Amino acid sequence: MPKEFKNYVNGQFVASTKKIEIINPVNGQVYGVSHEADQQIVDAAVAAAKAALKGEWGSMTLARRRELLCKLADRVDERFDEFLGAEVADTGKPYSLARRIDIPRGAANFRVFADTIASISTESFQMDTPDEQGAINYAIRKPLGVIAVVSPWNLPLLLMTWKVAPAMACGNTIVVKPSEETPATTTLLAEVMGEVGIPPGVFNVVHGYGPDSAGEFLTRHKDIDAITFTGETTTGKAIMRVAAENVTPLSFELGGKNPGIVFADANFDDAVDGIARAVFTNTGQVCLSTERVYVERPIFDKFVAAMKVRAEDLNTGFPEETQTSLGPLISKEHQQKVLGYYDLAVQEGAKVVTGGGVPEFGDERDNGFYVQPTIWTGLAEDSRCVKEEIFGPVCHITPFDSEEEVVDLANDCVYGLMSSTWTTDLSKAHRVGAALECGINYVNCWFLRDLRTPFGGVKMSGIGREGGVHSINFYSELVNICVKL
Ligand code: NAD
Ligand code: 6OD
Repeated sequence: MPKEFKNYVNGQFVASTKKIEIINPVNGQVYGVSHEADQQIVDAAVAAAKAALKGEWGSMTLARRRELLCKLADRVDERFDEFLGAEVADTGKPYSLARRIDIPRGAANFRVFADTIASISTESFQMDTPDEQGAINYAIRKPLGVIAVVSPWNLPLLLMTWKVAPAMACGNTIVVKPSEETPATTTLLAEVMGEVGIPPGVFNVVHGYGPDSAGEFLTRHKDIDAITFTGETTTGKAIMRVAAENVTPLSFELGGKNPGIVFADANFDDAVDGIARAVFTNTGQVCLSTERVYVERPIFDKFVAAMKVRAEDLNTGFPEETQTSLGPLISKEHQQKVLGYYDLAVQEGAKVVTGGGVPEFGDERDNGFYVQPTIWTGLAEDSRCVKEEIFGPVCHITPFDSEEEVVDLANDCVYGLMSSTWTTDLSKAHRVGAALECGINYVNCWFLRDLRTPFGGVKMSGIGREGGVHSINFYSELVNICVKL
């Protein structure tokens, strides 16, 4: 019996006639179905969310709302193993990774934003008036209304709750459209919402694809007050066009082609370790993944050799095996896309240091969506494999000779989400960090996330910032009250 993932509307699970097969990326087998929301189901979800703004949720005290957010976090923790199993079933990622990052972060998002909303102030100005009596201006914070959350498949629970938690903290109601590839943890979270007593209509889920399906029906809806989206830049452009119709506010976290820069004075082992994690974690399917590595010439050969060893040491086991460090890609389609780049790199003149193909297992994984971890050198900087986001376990390594040169190389890109710089020269680290055109610049680390800090990209990697107070600012409307004295 396949698992079923239904829509969640006004506190009830809702079936539909159209089904989407959900595939286990480890073996390519269908293990579940989601119920694709049609226009009526999306309309009902948005109507329920709109109505809930006026009900118990709308008049709830901040203290009670915060209490509910903490209960959500506690309940995710209590059902940790179910969330873990659900995330691994959809994505094929190693249990060890989801146990360390995806599920704990999913719970933490609710706690962090329950705290953030309690500690935030608004501005106030006293002003002079012609009658010299003066006036006081102060801002109040109101919810925006109904928020559409459109989320991707790479870190499904983490990236969805990263938006849902602050939106709820601000008193909004929500309709989530998770990726069609990964409906499981969002559906499980809907159960948890009911269990802890979130009023019906506050959190709704619609399943389906993007264009001409639930994603488009939702983002086009006239009663949506804001859209928060994480996914590909091309999808962001499509959503932006649709959102223009209703002038709907947007927050976008989009694609990237993130550089990692290693200076010759770096702690060599730390740099290899950090760059290898940045390239291969989650099979390269993290927005912060590094696909362009720049290494100062004196240590270039040694660095490439060390990265080859790291790639070849990765263990492509089953998700439940403790030594597994590399999972499959999310889908057959994505596997074909990544393999297309593996072929293209050779045509473009790459030297394949390691990988470049599909591993052979002799078991059910041969029907899964695995690719070999891959390293290239020798490509021109303007080749497609160095310019385009691949979103797989692959990087190209280029030598450089000076700080100025590497900053120019790193910035010569349409994207600007993240960079990492590896050096023991702190002045250089500060200079390079400030010169790079990215929203997040790591120095001697990677994917260290303090959830209070601004997160987002420049150029085609996004619009706006989320995280801490920045999320609260997006998910709330500041209204100025001017009182004449
Ligand atoms: P995607 O853009 O294909 O899909 C994301 C979501 O958008 C899915 O739920 C999808 O169904 C929906 N969607 C697709 N077309 C739509 C449309 N026309 N209207 C409304 N909704 C639509 O992205 P993906 O393949 O799920 O995720 C991988 C991409 O996400 C990569 O490009 C990666 O860089 C990016 N990403 C960025 C960040 C970040 O923080 N910047 C984080 C994670 C992933
Ligand atoms: O850690 C986070 O909060 C975060 N937003 C991570 C994003 C990862 C992108 O795939």
